[in-house]
Amino acid sequence: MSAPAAPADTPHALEQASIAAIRTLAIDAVETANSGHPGMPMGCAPMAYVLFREVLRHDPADPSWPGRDRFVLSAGHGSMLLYAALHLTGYERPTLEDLRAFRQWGSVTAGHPEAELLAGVETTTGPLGQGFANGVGMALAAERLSAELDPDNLGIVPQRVYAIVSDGDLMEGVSAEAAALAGHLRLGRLTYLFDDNRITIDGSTDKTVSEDVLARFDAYGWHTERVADGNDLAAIRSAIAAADADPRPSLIAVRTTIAYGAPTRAGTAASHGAPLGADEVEGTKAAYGWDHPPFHVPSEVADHLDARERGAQLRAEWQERLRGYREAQPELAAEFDRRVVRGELPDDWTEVLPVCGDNAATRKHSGTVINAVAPTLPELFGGSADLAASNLTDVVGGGDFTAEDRLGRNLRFGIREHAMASVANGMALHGGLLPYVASFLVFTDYLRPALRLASLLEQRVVYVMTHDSIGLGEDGPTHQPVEHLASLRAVPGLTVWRPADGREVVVAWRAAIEHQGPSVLALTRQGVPDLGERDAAEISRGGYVLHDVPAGGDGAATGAAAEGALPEVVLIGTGSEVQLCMQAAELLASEGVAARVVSMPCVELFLAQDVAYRRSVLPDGCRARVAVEAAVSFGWERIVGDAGVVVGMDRFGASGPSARVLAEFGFTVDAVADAARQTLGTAGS
Ligand SMILES: Cc1ncc(C[n+]2csc(CCOP(=O)(O)OP(=O)(O)O)c2C)c(N)n1
Ligand SMILES: [Mg+2]
Repeated sequence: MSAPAAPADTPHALEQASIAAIRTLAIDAVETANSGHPGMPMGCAPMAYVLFREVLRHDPADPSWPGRDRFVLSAGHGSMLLYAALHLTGYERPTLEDLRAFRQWGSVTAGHPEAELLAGVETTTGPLGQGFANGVGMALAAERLSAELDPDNLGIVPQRVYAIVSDGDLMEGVSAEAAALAGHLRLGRLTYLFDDNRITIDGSTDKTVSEDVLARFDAYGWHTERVADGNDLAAIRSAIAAADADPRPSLIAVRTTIAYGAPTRAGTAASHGAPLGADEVEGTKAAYGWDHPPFHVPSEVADHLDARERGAQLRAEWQERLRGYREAQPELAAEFDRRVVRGELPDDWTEVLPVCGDNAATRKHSGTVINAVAPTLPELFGGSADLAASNLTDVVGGGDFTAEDRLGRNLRFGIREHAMASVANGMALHGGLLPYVASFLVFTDYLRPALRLASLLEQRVVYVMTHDSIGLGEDGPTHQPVEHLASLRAVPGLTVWRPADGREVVVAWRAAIEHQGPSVLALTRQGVPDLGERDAAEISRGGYVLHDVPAGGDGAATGAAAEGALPEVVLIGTGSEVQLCMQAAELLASEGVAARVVSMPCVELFLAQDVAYRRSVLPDGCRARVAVEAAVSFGWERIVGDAGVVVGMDRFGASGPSARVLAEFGFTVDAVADAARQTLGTAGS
């Protein structure tokens, strides 16, 4: 590996001017926007200088080459630090114009860094703690891919993940979960710099923090270092070198001053999230010895920070290693190209999908799918938050991924749902892996911030969430999700599946694997019957006719059926309630009522179909509609319309055997048939 560029030949004044350039670009952009966070970039500029100029293996000319190190700005409010670093080291964007447009509509320099907007931003940050855990996921991915695809350690996958994390990042629980996991798994590729400025929005951290943060990280199994003065470049360099050499993950607490150099605001919370103002800016620039106009970058500074030559060399070295690797390991290299470079699934992978035609819990079918596809999709990598035996997520016989065995197939996240999901985002962002995570559906609440970011980032993460309703029974209302399906369906870009039987589980898994975004699979604990053979393409439309009024057959007595099989009433179910709809349709048929049954495993996908298809499933001419789902009714009014009825439960559940609980809350064939009769009355009137 190449050593950091020797700094000895750099005049002190040039170093200081370069750091001042980072600081003043942040100041000027925030002043121009009249909005933003100047304090953090001003305090952290020396760290950014060392990282981006000397340490990070990155190439501004090719921000996404797979062998690059990853940098995460976990304290996303300090976005101008990252934008200034990317600009000054020679990335095509952000340009100076982009920096002038900081925080403006349509700009790539958004308020917080957004990975989808700007190359060089490895993950979207802002919700504190997420970036910390994302970086752990990136290091985990690098570790796994290295073991899988580069067993001779030729340096094909990224060597390290660097991050700048703040007081807020380290106070958030998700970072503690992720740190504990990283320490336990000995993810030694992590070098995190802690902006130890002892200031948050409400003032000094004396008000809120009493623990010795580094002692806490020591206890997690991290290597820790202290840098007493955040302006001491030599100390920063040697702490990073020690961290990089240590086999454990590393945290370096760098004692900084927020808004360093500002005459009255340095060291105060006032500089966290507001422009400094003209007078303070003038005083600050004087303190830096900076007498340039706003957004000016002296040419010697631009030359000094330009990382393109160094980057090109690093990338050329990597490409050289890659050439050797391709010769030495052609099969692994083909896999590397498919998974990491092209990010594609293998051709014909769907051929290994099983047929799940038996009566069983949908969680069980999910386990069958995972195990059927696992050998063909080695990128499918994940596990559960200590519920593998309930979620049925283990790749049987695959072994565990541990500090000692990087080839183990199953990841044990521990009871750390939030970190699990955030780590999965990091793995997905890294590339080369298709992460899946698991817990009880009710505990999506414990991972929601990361799930939301997966959706914002359009990252492919599969959430295997079992025990999906009151049908789980005895564990009671703390474990019985009721509002979760509705609230998950409200997340933009998230696909929520609630399959009714094994055949729908197979389609849901396939869709989740192919979808460039997150998917939730809500699965039953209790057994459900197989609903019979049908077309997978129909299921994949999210809602389809499962059982229809026989044209000119039994339903002819109703008259409606005779006119082209238009049903009198449509019963719409999801998951374990589809069987109730089927039985209710039979009951209604015996009364001469022609009922259609629609299975709707994925409401969002159904609503995304064209209007002609949607009408073919839910005919305009039939306003009598019943939706049945053992969950809150919220949202189903979109489907059933004003004449429809929702068989749901707008309250918490209760403990008891599954069948009794379902019956007590009205999830019975009779209740569904009653609802149908009711809506027939309303719709007909
Ligand atoms: C999860 C979350 N909660 C709250 C916030 C709002 N917020 C932004 S920065 C911050 C704390 C600032 O302190 P620190 O992280 O030390 O950053 P510094 O002020 O030192 O730059 C808070 C509460 C957030 N971004 N994310
Ligand atoms: Mg702080």
